[in-house]
Amino acid sequence: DGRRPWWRTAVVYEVYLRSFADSDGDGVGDVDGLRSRLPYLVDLGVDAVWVTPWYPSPMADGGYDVSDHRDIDPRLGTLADVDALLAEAHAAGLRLIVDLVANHTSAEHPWFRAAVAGGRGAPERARYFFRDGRDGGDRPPNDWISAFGGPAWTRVREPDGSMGQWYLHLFAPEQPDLDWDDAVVQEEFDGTVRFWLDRGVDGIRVDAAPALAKVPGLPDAGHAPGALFESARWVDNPHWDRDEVHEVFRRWRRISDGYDGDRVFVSEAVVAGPERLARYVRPDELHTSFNFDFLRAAWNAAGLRAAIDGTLAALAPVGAPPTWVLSSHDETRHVTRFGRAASGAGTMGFDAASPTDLALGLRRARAAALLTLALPGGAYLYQGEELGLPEVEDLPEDVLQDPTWERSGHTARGRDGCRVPLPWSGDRPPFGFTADAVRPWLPQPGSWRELTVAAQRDDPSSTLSLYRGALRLRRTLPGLADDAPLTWCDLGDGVLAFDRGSRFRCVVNLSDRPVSLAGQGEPVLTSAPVAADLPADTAAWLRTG
Ligand code: TEU
Repeated sequence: DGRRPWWRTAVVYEVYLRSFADSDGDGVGDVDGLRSRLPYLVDLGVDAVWVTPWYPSPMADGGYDVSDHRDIDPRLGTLADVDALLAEAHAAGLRLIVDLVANHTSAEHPWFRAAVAGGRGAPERARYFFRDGRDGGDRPPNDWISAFGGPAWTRVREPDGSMGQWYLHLFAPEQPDLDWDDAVVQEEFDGTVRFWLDRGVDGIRVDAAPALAKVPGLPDAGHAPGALFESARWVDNPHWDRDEVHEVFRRWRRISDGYDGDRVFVSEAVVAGPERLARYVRPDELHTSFNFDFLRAAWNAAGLRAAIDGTLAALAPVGAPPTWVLSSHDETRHVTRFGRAASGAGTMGFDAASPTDLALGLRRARAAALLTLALPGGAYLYQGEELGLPEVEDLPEDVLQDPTWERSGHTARGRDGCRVPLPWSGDRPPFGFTADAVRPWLPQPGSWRELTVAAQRDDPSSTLSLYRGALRLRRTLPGLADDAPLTWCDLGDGVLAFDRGSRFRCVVNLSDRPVSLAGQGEPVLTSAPVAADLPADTAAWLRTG
């Protein structure tokens, strides 16, 4: 179907820029590093790249604290570098998606600086949530907690030196929330959306989409003082996933519809289930969304099947394509998650330590890759999953940078363990990520010598070869290439098996016994060696016609 927009079936590769590739030897990945590695992404076979925020930022939250939405942080490159990146990516057939952080700015953003410096009544305070405290001002205006732990309010010192008003931050104190009822805020982001679309990007990821509208009056949410994020039933909060957020998306959609070339908005929305998610991708709103239900499902056939069916059923009526995600820069890497005795979801690094079998986790991760890439619609890969990288769980405490670590009172290690710079080549750190003798911003484990791109490239049994093979077949195999609908087959408990059209079948064995493949078709790709039976924790793609 020549008129199917590219994003309906795209495999999008998430680049966490400061950990991808460093071109200038400062130990931090950058735009030119990414540009130099575009051939790797073309060879891997992905359709698009989503780059995490590259804007000027004090880096209190890895760049999700933006002080200028229309420029590039000098440590990461320049706008000219981005233009060159875009041109080369497009010439190579890759699309590019940028990240829009609209829920908050950096505390160093000129608006917020003016809001603080101007004192009570400064017009810039109306663009944020400045409020007087309770009990004569000493207690925060309400009981909300931040996603990283601790209160969601911080008090400012007024120009006369007195302690004054409080401002709201659902994330770190360095990330004051914007008030989306404010017309200046709305117009500023209209301009920012246009700025990046004019520059030629193919899409925009909407960070923290459900956060954009706050409940009028900012009432208490029932959070215990000092409560941790995990206990806060985040998706049920009165300040999350409100009807009013959708007005913002409709506004942006009207803008993007005025551009040619199938631009896409991708929503990052952790909400209470697929029906709520479907509201973000209605025809006049955002185009697609990350699928956190799938990401949060444990290694369990019934749970994964429920996430898949729930997603398909909820999205079909609105006409949006499903997407499938296993990892991101916010989640414990899935090799580690799937290797845990209590194999469940990990979020924001709050997972309790539990015994981990990384060999088992890798085996399951490889099977999960074939599952993910055989499902209808699109998929998101997180850099390094194609190498089978595990979470780095033993980073020394003094290198941890994620605000979660401090804000949780050192009870959660945070998300640095999934953000360790990629190993490209060589037999010791920095593994080609940066110049030899330069220390990457987070240390890489020596054991990654076996997981480098160079070590895996020519090994047909490597995880990199598995991903490359799957992505090639996805473009050519009938059923996958034409995005045929999914039909389940019953191969017994603990087995996920489905057809795509009449010529392709995917079988994933999540049980603890082998499953016979007799009469199922001809295996074209398997996540581990397979004979007549499909072993436990293994997946196979089969040609059936
Ligand atoms: O994440 C925000 C977000 O919505 C989720 O983290 C959500 O709060 C949580 O998973 C609920 O279970 C984005 C970025 O991906 C993250 O890196 C930033 O720290 C955050 O926004 C703030 O900008």
